[in-house]
Amino acid sequence: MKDKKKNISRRKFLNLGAKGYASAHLVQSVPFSLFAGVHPISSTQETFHGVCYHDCPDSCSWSVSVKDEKVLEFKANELNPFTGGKLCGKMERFPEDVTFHPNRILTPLKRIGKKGEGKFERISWSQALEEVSSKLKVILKENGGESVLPFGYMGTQGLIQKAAMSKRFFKRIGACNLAESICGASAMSGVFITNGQSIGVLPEDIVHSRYIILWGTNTKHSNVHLWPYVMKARKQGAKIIVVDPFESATAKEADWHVRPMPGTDVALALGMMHIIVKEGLADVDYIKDHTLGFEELKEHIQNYDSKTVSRICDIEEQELIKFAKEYAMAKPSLIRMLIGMEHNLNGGDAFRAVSMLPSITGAWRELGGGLMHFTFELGGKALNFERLDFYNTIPVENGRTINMVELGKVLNTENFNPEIKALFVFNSNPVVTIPNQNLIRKGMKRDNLFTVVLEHFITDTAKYADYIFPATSQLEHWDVADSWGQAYINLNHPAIKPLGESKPNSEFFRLLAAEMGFDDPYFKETDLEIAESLFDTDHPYMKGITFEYLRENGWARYNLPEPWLPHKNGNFGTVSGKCEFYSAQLEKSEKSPLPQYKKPSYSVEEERKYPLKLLAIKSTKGFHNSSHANVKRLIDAEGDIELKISEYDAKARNISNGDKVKAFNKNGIVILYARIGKRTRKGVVIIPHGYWPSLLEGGSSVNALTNDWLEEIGGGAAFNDTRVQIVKI
Ligand SMILES: Nc1nc2c(c(=O)[nH]1)N[C@H]1C(S)=C(S)[C@@H](COP(=O)(O)OP(=O)(O)OC[C@H]3O[C@@H](n4cnc5c(=O)[nH]c(N)nc54)[C@H](O)[C@@H]3O)O[C@H]1N2
Ligand SMILES: Nc1nc2c(c(=O)[nH]1)N[C@H]1C(S)=C(S)[C@@H](COP(=O)(O)OP(=O)(O)OC[C@H]3O[C@@H](n4cnc5c(=O)[nH]c(N)nc54)[C@H](O)[C@@H]3O)O[C@H]1N2
Ligand code: SF4
Ligand SMILES: [Mo]
Repeated sequence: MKDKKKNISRRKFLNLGAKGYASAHLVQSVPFSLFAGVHPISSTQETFHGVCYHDCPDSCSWSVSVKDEKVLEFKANELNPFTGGKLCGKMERFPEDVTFHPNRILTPLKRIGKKGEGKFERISWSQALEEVSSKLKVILKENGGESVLPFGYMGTQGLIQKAAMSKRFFKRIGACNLAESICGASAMSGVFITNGQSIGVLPEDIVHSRYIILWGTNTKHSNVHLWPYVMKARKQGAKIIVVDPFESATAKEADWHVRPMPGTDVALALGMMHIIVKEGLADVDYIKDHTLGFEELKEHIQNYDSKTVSRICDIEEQELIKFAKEYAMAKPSLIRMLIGMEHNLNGGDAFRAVSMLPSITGAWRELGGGLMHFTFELGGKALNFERLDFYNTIPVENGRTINMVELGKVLNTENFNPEIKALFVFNSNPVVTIPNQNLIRKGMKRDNLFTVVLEHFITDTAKYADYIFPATSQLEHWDVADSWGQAYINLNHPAIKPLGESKPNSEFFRLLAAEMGFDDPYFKETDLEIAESLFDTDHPYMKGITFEYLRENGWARYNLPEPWLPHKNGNFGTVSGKCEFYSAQLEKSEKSPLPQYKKPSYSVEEERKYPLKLLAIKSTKGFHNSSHANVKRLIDAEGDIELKISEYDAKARNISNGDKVKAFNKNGIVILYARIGKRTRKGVVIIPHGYWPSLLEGGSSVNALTNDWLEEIGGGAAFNDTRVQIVKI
């Protein structure tokens, strides 16, 4: 049995980021010389099974019927009980919106205009590879591997196309490591410090719950296939509470919407503990048997009495008391979190503190009680991750690690030693998705930076490339996808041949390795071989689930013990085996051993000039981060880009509904239209993330405003600790 997780120390796990899994699947990718001979070209109608590639907790199974390389039907695989209903709105027309979109890049391109201008000419694969490898050889010789930055993220979360081959390639040349901390790193670190693991209650078991707190997660948009289970629980008597400063689509449907100020959840959770303990509602036996550091915590929460917390969170004291008592008394009670509240300086501590609540109340004792978070550890244990990227067997020293959140700084810091000379971007659109957009654009304009982008479209990032290579879409390549939000594994079978001259990411790195003269055997593996090898495991979760089974059926649920009660009897993944209220590990690294609320420190001048707090969230329905934000039908459905602002703040600025306004701070300017209403609180404005800057008036999107500050426990992006001013224009 190959249990990769067992080989990862907890410390290392915490350093990994990207919801762990991209990493827990500790990316050993495999090279392949591809689908040649693998893709069946048939003139009879055939149906292939596949899986959505998006960085989404749902990982929907789909089926594609094709004939003569034409897609006749594309739909959810109805047999999968979790995702079978339908695909979400943004994906239901995926073949037209992405694979066959007229703007898709189908040949390699070489820049002929200025960086950022978007002018390219066609070039052959062989010439482009030759030119890229020659340049890379010079850079490696003159500046060393650490001058090369691979910037690949979760544009596809399929294990093979995400990083199987690229990891091998960049390890081989000793390039920088990328800390993939833009999403989930702070959330995961917080939960891990408390519970030693992220996996808790399984999604289907939410139906057993009678008190469901959707804490900083917009289930109706971001986790759509969980929503029917939430509704079923409600039918069976569950009360649904949403904790979110914004009135999200999910909050609109809640029985109770608790609206703390952004970034104050850690205080809210500690305040709840204070009330629960004071009122004698804590489960003393559970605390005694399965937790560590309760005495220290008990003293600490004296600082979080209901008056203080009510002031920090700006919610009524009586509301706070009612919430804490109801939560403690309801059985079974469940807290669902994903990512939402991690994007601020208190994010890691918020996840730590909220994760403690089920141990304070003993909620873990019952089915449907506890905490529901990521599920990536299931795949991390079940699949043979050793085989994915050969990472640990490539005998080259790792380069330095660069936090992806700091891309702007990294590209612009003088005397950054060695300076980044080559940037490879794939599965990501950092100009849109990483904070401090203008600094990133400035860095990407540098004449002495060599940039290669693998993409489907000429995105706002690809515009800065020296070379763009055309990537295949999920209909055209093999992949295997586990999930961070449910308990299924899927195989993605290619349904059509790659369009034009497009090639999978893995093939690009295989070919570049060959061009560089690398003849290591791990660059010779095909995608199909990599896919098959992931199933070379005898882990009990995989009983009966083979590559052949998935080729026939597409999906399978891991064979998990039932009932799934991970912490009924403790069994936490921490070193102590207990839920750790007090973290000796953090104390050692000179961080607070108990979670605490810290007020972000802005200068007096900054507070005066930029009085409003910005929430830069993914509130659009049709975009997936920046993906699909170039698709006309989805842009039209979203309408104009809107600033959500309270009546109070609009009136103070003489702003009326629909007015064109400018949001600005020291980082940049965004132009958009005001929508006044009750969906946001006084003092907080909301600008949606995802829009391509080049498609907006003014040429900037919300990350032109956001700060690139790092949350301190997991190194995630504190996007929402950003202040702005708004004026009518
Ligand atoms: N439609 C759609 N679905 C998606 C995505 C997408 O772009 N579009 N992206 C996918 C990805 S990459 C991810 S990571 C997941 C994320 O899924 P979720 O974790 O659900 O994350 P978000 O939508 O970022 O945020 C959820 C809510 O958190 C709230 N929030 C923000 N700050 C705070 C805070 O300080 N405290 C509290 N309590 N709430 C806060 C926001 O107002 C928002 O309504 O969604 C995935 N699904
Ligand atoms: N302000 C603000 N910023 C945010 C967030 C927020 O809530 N607010 N959310 C953050 C979060 S949670 C996340 S996860 C990040 C996501 O940030 P990114 O990882 O940059 O995600 P996308 O914007 O979806 O860009 C993915 C790109 O990968 C490309 N792609 C898809 N499949 C393939 C493939 O097979 N090969 C190649 N080569 N390319 C492919 C797509 O065309 C797309 O351009 O954004 C973060 N940024
Ligand atoms: S984006 Fe998420 S919900 Fe939509 S089809 Fe893909 S996996 Fe399913
Ligand atoms: Mo994300």
